[in-house]
Amino acid sequence: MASFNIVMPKLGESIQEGTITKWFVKEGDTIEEDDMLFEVATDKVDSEIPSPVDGVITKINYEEDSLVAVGEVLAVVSLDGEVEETEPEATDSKDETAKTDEAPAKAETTDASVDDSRKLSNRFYSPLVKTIAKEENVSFDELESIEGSGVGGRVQKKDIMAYLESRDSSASQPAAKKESKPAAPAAPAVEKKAAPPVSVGANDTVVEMDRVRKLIADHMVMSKQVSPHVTSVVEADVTDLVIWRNKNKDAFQKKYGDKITFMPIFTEAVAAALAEFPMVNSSVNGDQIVMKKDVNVGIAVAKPDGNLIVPVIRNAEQRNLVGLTKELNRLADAARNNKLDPSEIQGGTFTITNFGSFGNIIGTPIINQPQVAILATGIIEKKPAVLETPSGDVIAIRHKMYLSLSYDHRIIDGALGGAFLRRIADHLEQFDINRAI
Ligand code: CO6
Repeated sequence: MASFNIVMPKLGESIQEGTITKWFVKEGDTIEEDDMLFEVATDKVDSEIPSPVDGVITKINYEEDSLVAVGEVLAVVSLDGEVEETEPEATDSKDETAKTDEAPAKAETTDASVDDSRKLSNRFYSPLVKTIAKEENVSFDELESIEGSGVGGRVQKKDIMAYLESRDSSASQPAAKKESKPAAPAAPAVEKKAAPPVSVGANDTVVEMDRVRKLIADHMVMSKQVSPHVTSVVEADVTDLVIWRNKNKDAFQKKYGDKITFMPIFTEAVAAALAEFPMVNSSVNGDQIVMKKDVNVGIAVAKPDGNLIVPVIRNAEQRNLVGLTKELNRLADAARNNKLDPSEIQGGTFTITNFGSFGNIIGTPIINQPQVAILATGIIEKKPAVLETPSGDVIAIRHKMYLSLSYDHRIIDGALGGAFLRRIADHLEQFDINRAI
């Protein structure tokens, strides 16, 4: 029987696993190429995965809600329609490359001891578990002793993380082992502190958080734990850009087919300031600062389900206002309709969150790790302002807004953060009211 292995796809550069949230097919189903097979969720994005082949599903190895490493065999498709009676363990299918058209992705670990252990052991360890074991100096014997909660007793990420937590808190652990630990992984696990107990009364309603909400919650806690946040605020007089936008928005839409709001103008000012202040366009990696060459600006988009996602405008500093407007509208639309590609939410080097559309004026946003700063834009409002003129001070009605910048105080001091923020405000204030569209 010619068969084809459906493997967990690689959903992005840094993604090593995904959760199968829904199967659209079951064993015995006949499928055609491009039929949707399953929905997979990662901590970045949800995707629906189509079939690359025609055939009959003969085996599904993982149930819904299973967390599966990239490259693992999720299902087997018979290409000639024959259904063979098989009783493979989930773990064995990975080695059945001889009779399949496509081999699952190879584990990329270089840890010889753990790799060798696989031959000696009846257990299979995913690439992710092996990488963690290697980074944390988990010996073969230790790994073998971990009780797995996955299919067929497979050790999952949560099992090894729980083991590490108990091992690290054990006083019997020799100190030397801890010192030899490599630098912290890029996405540190969030240590959940015990929260005070909550009493639930008869009139209260309890709502379960959905998966994305839990991920957002974890990311927020992690960000606050990783970097000490400070927030600076400036006020900007954006009268000229408001007059320009109001005057040109209809003509802009007619000419380019896209509506222009204030967001692309904010993004243009931010990208220019980031190019001038490269330290703000960086990440912290242990004791090193990684200055990013590209200016990739993430935009926080509120989704209809109440969650938030941050698609990224790549190389924002190289785009003109038309390009920024089109990309922003495209990404915001894709975000609201769950159509973002995983690559479109990766690689951001700075984030903007616009709460002005909710009528908010000032806020203290949380940094989108591993970035080091985030800008919040408040509502643009008409205000009385004192203007200095050659004939003396006058009070005039001006369009004003507050800009709030939260930044990582490990590497950005108030002087740098404040100067960077002021530069964004200067770019907005100096917007050319006669700019051609
Ligand atoms: N001032 C005045 N008017 C505004 C502003 C501000 N800051 N922002 C938007 N608007 C106007 C905008 O120009 C539109 O007006 P018209 O063009 O005249 O129709 C209108 O409000 C609606 O704009 P829209 O939101 O549709 O489009 P925009 O391009 O401005 O924003 C977006 C795109 C994707 C950012 C937005 O749709 C969105 O999702 N915003 C929510 C972002 C969010 O939830 N962030 C988290 C906030 S919580 O950060 C936070 C600190 C903590 C509390």
